[in-house]
Amino acid sequence: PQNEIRLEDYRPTDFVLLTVDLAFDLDPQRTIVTSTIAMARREGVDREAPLTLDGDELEFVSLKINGVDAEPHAVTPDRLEIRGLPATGEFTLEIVTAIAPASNTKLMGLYSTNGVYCTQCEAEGFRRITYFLDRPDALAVYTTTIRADAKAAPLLLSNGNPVDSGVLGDGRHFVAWNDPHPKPSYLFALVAGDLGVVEDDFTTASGRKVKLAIYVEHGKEERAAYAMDALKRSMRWDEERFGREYDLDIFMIVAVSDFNMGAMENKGLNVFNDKYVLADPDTATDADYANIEAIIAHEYFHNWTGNRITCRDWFQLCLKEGLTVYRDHEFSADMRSRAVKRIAEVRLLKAHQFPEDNGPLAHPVRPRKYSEINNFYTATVYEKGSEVVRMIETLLGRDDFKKGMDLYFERHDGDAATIEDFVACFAEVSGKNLDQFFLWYEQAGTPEITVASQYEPSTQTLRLELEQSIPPTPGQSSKQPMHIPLRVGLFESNGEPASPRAIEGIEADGDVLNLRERTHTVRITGVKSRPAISVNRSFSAPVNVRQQQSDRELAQLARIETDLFSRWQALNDLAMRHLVSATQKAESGEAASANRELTDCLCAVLADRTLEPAFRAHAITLPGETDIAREIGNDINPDAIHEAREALVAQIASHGRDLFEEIAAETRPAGDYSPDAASAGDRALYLACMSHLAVASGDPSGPLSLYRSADNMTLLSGALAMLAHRFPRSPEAEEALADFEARYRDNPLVIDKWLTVQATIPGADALSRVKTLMDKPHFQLSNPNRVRSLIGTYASGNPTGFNRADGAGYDFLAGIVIDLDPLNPQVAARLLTAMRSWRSLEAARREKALDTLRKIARVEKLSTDVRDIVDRMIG
Ligand code: HT7
Ligand code: ZN
Repeated sequence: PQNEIRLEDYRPTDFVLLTVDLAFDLDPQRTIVTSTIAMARREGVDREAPLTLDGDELEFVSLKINGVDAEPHAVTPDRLEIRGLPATGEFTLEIVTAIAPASNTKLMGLYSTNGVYCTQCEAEGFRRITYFLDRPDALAVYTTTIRADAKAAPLLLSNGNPVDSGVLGDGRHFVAWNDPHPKPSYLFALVAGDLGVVEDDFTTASGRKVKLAIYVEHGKEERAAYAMDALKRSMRWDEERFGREYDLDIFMIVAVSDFNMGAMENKGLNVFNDKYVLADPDTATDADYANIEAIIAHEYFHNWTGNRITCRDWFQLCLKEGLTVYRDHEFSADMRSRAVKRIAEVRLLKAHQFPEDNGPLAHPVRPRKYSEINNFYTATVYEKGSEVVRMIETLLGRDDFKKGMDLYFERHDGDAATIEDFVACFAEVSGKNLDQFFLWYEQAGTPEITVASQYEPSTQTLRLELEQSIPPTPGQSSKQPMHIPLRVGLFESNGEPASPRAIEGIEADGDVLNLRERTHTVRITGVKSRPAISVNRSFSAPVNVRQQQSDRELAQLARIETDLFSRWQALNDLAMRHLVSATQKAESGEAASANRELTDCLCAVLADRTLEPAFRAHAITLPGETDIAREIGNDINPDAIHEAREALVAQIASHGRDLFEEIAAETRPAGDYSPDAASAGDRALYLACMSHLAVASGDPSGPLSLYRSADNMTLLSGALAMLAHRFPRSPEAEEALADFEARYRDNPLVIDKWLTVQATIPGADALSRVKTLMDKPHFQLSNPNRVRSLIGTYASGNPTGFNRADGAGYDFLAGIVIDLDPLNPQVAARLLTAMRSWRSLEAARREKALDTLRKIARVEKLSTDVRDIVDRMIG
């Protein structure tokens, strides 16, 4: 592939940065950027070596060296080469460029959105502002002066602390900012415009008062209250759990409506997709509140894991992302229910990361090569990266893990570090050898562990045969055995946890078995009766487990496991097994048979008032259609899966009807809305019951009256989804959809929910519905939130609608990707990854998908983003 960057080619820069002074004369059509960089040749570097700076679509205006006009040796929009620089000592460069924020549709670099100037520099956006050493190991102290029209942009923000401001001629004004913490260019930020603000403060553990400010569009200030609360809780939590204090006088968050991803952790000035800041009961669901809390925390936590300690190069992306996801997961677990949080995390990991790891886009948590770094902000780097950190904690125990983190913060503060640096801290504090464990960063693919067991009553001995295998992935045909920490629990026939006398044949640490070989024969003595075996408790390792278990054994675990996560896992496995066999039946035209074991088991959990409602809501939600497809693995027929799942849902709904009525009555929301986890859990359970009741009755009037009486967005959108998905085209569904559109037409974030609900109505009709919605004024191809809500959810959240047998869904997506690519390649490439599991489809759909991918590949002028994805997908 073109321009492949390889980890082994990493070299430090020839020149080191000292300070960077930026001056922006803001104008939507022609902003002038003056960058004054103090730098020096690195010791030992060739005295003649030229300086090559990165650029991207830049207009070069002028260059000075030590204040004197100079000519570059070579200059293009993408590159500036300077020769003849001083052999020793410090020198300054002054580089002037011109850029056009108003026509920057890629939303990388400096762009304007709704009249607000804003930047996005990670990963390689700074080079769209000025020529620079735009790489994460080039750290410098920045001073930024922003000059702009005082009316259009009363607010001028950048990183660090404000140091100067004043009035200029022509109605313009300026503000200067200084960020004392050396940082790489990807953490630079500028925001300018006319925004409302919510202010607060936070006193750090050492008694420093920090000003907090969240900027939103005027009139939306009240909707930032929850984000502010989440920010203060995040700041306190990081002090208490990791001993990390905030380090500037001010911390700012800006919410913008055009943003390529969720949010960005720029030093002292986080920029957010407004979807992850704005919330009130009338416009945000419980899931929105939980996401806001998690993302506010995630970006704030980056201040230490990412900013104070950054990455040496982009191959080390998981150093900041995997670790920060781990930290935000822990935060949410402490704020909410740990078990429910873990279930939600694992559901997400299996839905997004497992398919990635099992398809043409599979890559190690730390990749060794890339041709477009934007395509490596993946579930593997983020979510699997977090699981790898969690495994380190499992291996070391909480105390040594904390010591390792302390050492990491102390030793690498101010560094651009590597994964090796990180892992070395844990090896050092614990005395454990983590060499084999390091393979988790290097080998792609989800390990599979097969478990066979044999119990000998005469000797009260359980024999476990454990075997690990890791499937081949692109560029890695054979794999070495990994160090896998596998939590295993045994439950005797009386339901009590077993207390074994000895465990032989493997290194065991409490309930953690350390798998290191391809196979282990484990002898566990002192087990008084044939036990139920619970493997991978709490999801101690991101692996697939294959274990021969009867329905009875799974049902037993679902009743007696003391680890709540594993209770859910047992139920889920039991349901999955029936869903897979029902799919096989659907494929051969047979009706799915009723399954009492499963329905009784689900009803028992539903009826168990000692279990928290959020857990019960998860427990009675069957695996989704894409989960079932993943389990089946190949020759997928999405229509058969849909039919099978619907049949099982109907069985459960009719079998448990009275119980659903009872629990719905118990959990029916009353009183004022509160976003706390317990209230959200009640609502989740209530909605799950109402949905089953709608199925059991086949009558849309229940969801319609729920829709009409709902006084918050969680219930309203839940009822809307029930109507649209269960009773499409019914007058009741049409009434609710029309009402929702009329009520929220002026609120794009809520209209996104309306788009998503319709894009995910199952069945072949979905395509024409999506096309019609694209013509509505609400939809704009230039806005990533709209594109994701309509096209993204259609392609990745509607298996029957998208995977139409005639291939029209694939061709439609290809058309959008090709149209969007010149405007916003990052979003276009991400949309296309919806097809990453195309090889698992049945033959006819597989062929259609391949035809579509080839059609995209034949387009001559593709961005590097889309080219990279399509090439890897075709393989
Ligand atoms: N570190 C950030 C990742 C990011 C990004 C955000 C917005 C637009 C483009 C981006 N490229 C990379 C977000 C995070 O993980 O915290
Ligand atoms: Zn992050």
